[in-house]
Amino acid sequence: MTENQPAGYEPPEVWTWDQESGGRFANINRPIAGPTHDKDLPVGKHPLQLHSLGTPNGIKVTVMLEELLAAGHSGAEYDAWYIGIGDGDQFGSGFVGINPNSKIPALLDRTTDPATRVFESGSILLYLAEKFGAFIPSDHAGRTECLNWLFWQMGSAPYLGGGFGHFFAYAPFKIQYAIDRFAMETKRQLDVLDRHLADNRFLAGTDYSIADMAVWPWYGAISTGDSYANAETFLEAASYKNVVCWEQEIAGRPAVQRGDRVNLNPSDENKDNIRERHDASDLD
Ligand SMILES: N[C@@H](CCC(=O)N[C@@H](CS)C(=O)NCC(=O)O)C(=O)O
Repeated sequence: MTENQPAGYEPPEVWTWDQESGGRFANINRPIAGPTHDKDLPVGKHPLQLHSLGTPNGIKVTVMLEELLAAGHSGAEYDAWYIGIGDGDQFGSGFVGINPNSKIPALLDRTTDPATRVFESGSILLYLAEKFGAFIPSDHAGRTECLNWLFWQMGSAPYLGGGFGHFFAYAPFKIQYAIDRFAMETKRQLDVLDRHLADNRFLAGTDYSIADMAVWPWYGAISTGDSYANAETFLEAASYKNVVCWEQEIAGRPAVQRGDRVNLNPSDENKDNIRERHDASDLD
């Protein structure tokens, strides 16, 4: 196996940022935090201001907001502003003010005084579930199981996205060691889900919850092949039959279909995508 590894690199004693790492996203990767430029965030008319992009982490939140609206929670009306991470919008001073980690999604709730900033997609889902008393079980045991899977997703998806996806799809050359390591872990995670979903309709049990909203955009998309070209074949995703059934049931929800189109540029494949959402009618 070692013959498939790039040869000749010896780490120096102290790492320095003196060369492009290559691969997709090389232009936005930096070893330092903080803003790179001054830019205030726009403010719309709704109580909730979302600054995001329609990636798996962003979709979690727009799906939750659309689910809340579909369930009759009119206080969940929101403006969704587009953050172009490839253009470095996440490093603007206004965005860093609501998320010092410079990653989408980030939410500002203007119904509180002072306004509440919420960052990390799992924290945003939990905040909204608690604010509206929805999509989280109210009993302690059920709530705990829901949070088990929510936190499972937050800890696991970096191995899928930052590990498997990065080295399978984005790295400038294929490294067998890295692809083997993260393909193995991703398949193990799919098996964890598959076994659990054999006995449970949804992750927290009988009811659809924020745990499903967090896991679906990552592990559902792997099973449909929407994440990384040919990954579904490489990982034999169709063999995780309970994951496939669960993915399809969630994909059929109208609110999921609406949330899945937000903060994305319209494309040839998805003409119905909307770059920003400022009114329910934008999605109709
Ligand atoms: N743990 C974070 C991860 C967020 C994240 O990685 N966001 C990516 C897009 S999916 C991002 O903003 N990347 C821009 C960057 O790394 O500069 C969450 O769940 O909110």
